[in-house]
Amino acid sequence: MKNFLPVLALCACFAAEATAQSFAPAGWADDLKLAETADRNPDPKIVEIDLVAKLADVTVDGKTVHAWTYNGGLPGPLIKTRVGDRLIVHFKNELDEPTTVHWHGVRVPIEMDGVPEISQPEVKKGESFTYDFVVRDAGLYWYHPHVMSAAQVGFGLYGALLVEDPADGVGVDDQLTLVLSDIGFDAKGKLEPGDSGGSAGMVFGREGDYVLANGRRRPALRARPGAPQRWRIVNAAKSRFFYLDLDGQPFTVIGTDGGLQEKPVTTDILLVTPGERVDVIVSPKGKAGTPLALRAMLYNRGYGSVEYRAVEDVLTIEFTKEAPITAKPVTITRALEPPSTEGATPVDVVLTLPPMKDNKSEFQVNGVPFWKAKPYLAKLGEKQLWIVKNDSDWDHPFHLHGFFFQVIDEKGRPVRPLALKDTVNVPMKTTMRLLVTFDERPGEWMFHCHILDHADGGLMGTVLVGDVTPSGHVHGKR
Ligand SMILES: [Cu+2]
Repeated sequence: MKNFLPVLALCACFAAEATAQSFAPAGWADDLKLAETADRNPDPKIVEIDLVAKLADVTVDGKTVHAWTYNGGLPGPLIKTRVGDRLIVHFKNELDEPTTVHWHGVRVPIEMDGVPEISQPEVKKGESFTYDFVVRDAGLYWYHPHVMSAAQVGFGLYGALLVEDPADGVGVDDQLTLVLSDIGFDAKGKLEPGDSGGSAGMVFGREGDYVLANGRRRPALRARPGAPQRWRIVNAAKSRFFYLDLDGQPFTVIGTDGGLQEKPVTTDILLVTPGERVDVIVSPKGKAGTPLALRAMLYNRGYGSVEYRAVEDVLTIEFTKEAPITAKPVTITRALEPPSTEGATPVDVVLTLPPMKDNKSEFQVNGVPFWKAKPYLAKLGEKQLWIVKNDSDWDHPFHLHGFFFQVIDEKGRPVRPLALKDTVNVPMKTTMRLLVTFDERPGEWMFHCHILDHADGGLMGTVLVGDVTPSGHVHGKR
């Protein structure tokens, strides 16, 4: 099988830091520990695990919540692999409702993409399905259902998939995977229904009242002042944007959805929209006895929506009494060849929200909601420039299944630093240009807004890559 590389030629040339060293105190991240899966395959190149979707009582902020879970925990277990490994997941559905597992960002074959009626049958109550694919690209990915997505993700079905490259040369030993999300439930621990607020709830995008980091409310990390930590963050919330602030202290972004980026960028506020991942180095400074909060700040993603929200503490950092460390500047780089739009087929994608009709709202792509849409078309190996124009008054984190793209500016130049993305926020009333090369994997691939309420509200579509028959996806909710 020919192995087209995505978008451009990649070169795994990393400027390695000489040595890694742990500075964190023992048990520094115990409060944020994610469950892991037991690998039952002795082959070092194969990770073979069991994953069960089931109802389970979990504890959130001291309250018992009747959640939908993978393997009984919130979030689901962290699946750890190395780049190039084969991942085999024996999935069983013990929920009363049908579900699937979608591997967000992973370049899987279409049969493993987890979209019912398009790439696989729904996994009904009591049924099983085996996911089996090679993880080609290092980075942080995540998994979640693609059936009634907003409801099922909101109820607790999500987890992280970490694809490590032991030779990435980042050189920071103290590492943490952070799954950010939220959940809504009542005083009895009953989940907030997926359709709360009706059509307006869909348009606003439903957010749970409890902001979670690795399933916990305001967990605590411990750190030696100034010591570097590597955080790999995924926003697994169905609608909430995480606009992160560490009391103005810098985040050094070294990577995003598809692994490391061209070079580090330092920012003192970090936007992570639903579905996106970031790989950052932080070196929090502070004193013992004065914890530092990682806060989710207000972000207007539409309709002045900040008015209905509050600043939230995501986690706190408690400092040891040790002498502060001065962290070395982060120099990690990745050689990515700047992509060219030459020869790319332009594709218009216009996102709108027409006025309500019969008391109902629906989002549209090129004038139609998902259930009336015809697939886009692409040839194997074809390069396309998707011009995504957001004509609505809401931001939309735009996600393409199965392929990375690169963001291009209005003059046709790649946005620097170069980075491989599968989800990018298209702010209200703006246009983003996304350059994608469809590789050798044929299939009908989804694209949609990752505010999952918006996706369910019509903001989805598919692209037929290669000579394949469309599914005739007229059945609604994914
Ligand atoms: Cu949206």
